Amino acid sequence: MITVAAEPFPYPFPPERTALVVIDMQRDFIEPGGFGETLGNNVALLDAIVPTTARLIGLFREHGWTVIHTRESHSADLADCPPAKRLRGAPSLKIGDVGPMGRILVRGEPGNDIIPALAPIAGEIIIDKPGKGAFYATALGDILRLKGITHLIFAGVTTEVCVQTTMREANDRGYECLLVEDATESYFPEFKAAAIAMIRAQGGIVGWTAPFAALEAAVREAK
Ligand code: TIU
Repeated sequence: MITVAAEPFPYPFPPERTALVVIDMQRDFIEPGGFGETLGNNVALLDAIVPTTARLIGLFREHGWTVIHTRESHSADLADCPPAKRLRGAPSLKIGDVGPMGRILVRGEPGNDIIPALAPIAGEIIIDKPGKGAFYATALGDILRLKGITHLIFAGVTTEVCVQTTMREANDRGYECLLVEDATESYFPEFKAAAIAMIRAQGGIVGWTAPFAALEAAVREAK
């Protein structure tokens, strides 16, 4: 067991039964011209976590621990995109429309790729998910069960939407979850802060949170 100095109390995890889940670090959310910007967001805010997220992925790769990447995406025919999701609000481009990085939030389009700085390598798992949560309508639960995973460490965007939704889905399924505070970001700094506070309130009602430095120090000390 490795124990991280976390909130609301120390987080012990068995690395061989732990997966890092990097949520939706895609061009569609982080670069101009993608889904995030069509919703009216300032996407520049999200870039700040890329170096820390790269170090977090690097730490898992260095030890040969499980790394999972997710992508929010829809099939080209949009059969898995509820009209309610496509039509709600007044996006400048709707899901499936052609933007500067190809069709918005459609699988296989350039904008739907994970950003080059965090690109998956051979052997890492990629989950394409039509919803905000990574368990809904995906094989993630089966994959984790087959690998004997009990603990999940989370990073990615956005904190209060896809990251928090997935962490809540995981918590309800019995996983012990830690969110890495400086490897997650929101278009709304106040929502990030609130999501982190919610997750660890009430004795860790959804899970734990800790900065990357605390996780890294715990891993180094355990050697
Ligand atoms: N809009 C927003 O904050 N997020 C999403 O639509 N998806 C994810 O969080 N990945």
